Amino acid sequence: MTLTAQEEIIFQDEALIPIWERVLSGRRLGREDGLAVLNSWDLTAIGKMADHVKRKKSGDRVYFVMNRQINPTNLCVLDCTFCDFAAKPGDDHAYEMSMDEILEKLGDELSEVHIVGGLHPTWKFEDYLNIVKRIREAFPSIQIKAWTAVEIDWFARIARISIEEVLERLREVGLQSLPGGGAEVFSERVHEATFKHKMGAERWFEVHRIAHEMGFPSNATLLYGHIETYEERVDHMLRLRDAQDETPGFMSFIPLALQPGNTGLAERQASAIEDLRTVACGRLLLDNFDHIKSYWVMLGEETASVALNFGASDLDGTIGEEKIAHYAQAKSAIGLARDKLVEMIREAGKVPAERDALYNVLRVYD
Ligand code: V47
Repeated sequence: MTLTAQEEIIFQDEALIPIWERVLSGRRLGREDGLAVLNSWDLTAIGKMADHVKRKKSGDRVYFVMNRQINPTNLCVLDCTFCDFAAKPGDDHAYEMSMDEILEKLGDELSEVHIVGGLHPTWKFEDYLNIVKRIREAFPSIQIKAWTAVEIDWFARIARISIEEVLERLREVGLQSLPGGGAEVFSERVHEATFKHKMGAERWFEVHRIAHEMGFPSNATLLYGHIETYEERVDHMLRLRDAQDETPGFMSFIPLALQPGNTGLAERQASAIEDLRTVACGRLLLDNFDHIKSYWVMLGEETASVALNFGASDLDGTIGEEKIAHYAQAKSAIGLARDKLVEMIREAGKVPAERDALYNVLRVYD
């Protein structure tokens, strides 16, 4: 194969060469390719390959959104090992936000509100519905991305209705898309060891499939950097790729680096090298996902910025107050200003594009 100057990469790790050949000829990568990327120390080559694929999808642009994350309560009936955020009634850090507190956090400058919380032991489905309804009434221009598949499944159980009915009722009050949380790692071994009381992979996929069929776009996450193996990471990505082939609707893939906090699952957070390989692996394997998100809250601002040259095309957003990672002692800032996100993207040599929750472009900073 004759390569143009643009396509030439000097490989230190020869195991990557067949992957590059497959990328250039437009062939789909497989499990072994994903593993070769995660096992490789040839970061320069990995970055160039992933950036090439990213450029084919979104050119020089990197997206961000003016958003706010709302975590209405951390009271949760579950006991997932990786979660320092959840609380039981009576715990010092347990909280419930009032509707006024929720609405105070929002403003018309925002394009997206991302809502996710705990499975509250006594709240009814109507309480969760009401949060969406009141936000929609107070801020009609903010798009609402709310409740993970885990919460949607919980609503169906407490209200004794189907997933379809839950989503229809949420749509009536203003829901527009679903976040990608709750996927964790699809491996049954990891499920059993770290979140066995929470829904497993089958149900997570079922909720997203139904949501996509009903016209709700969604995201998909992977929680890595704990007890999962590289094989389990790659298999997770491949299952997402299959699901996207069958029922398209995923907008972005978001690798979430575990914040070890007091979880006891890892001594320290995954290294920057590990983060970059995982982002790049996602970009290379998930050929049917438009975006890979570099979630600065968990990666830290520096690594998140570097990841923009390793296949990531989205920084998420301004966020405001984030609790899930920060209860687990994340070192990242509490929120970032629009100017800071623009600067991070420009510093990575990319063109900032402000978007809404559904990836409609609102402004390009070129
Ligand atoms: O599902 C919990 C994870 C997720 C920890 O869709 C932890 O745009 C790291 O899903 N360390 C919630 N992660 C966050 C989430 C998300 C974030 C950003 C954007 C989007 C989107 C979705 O956070 C949970 C769980 O996988 N999580 N505890 C922890 N200690």
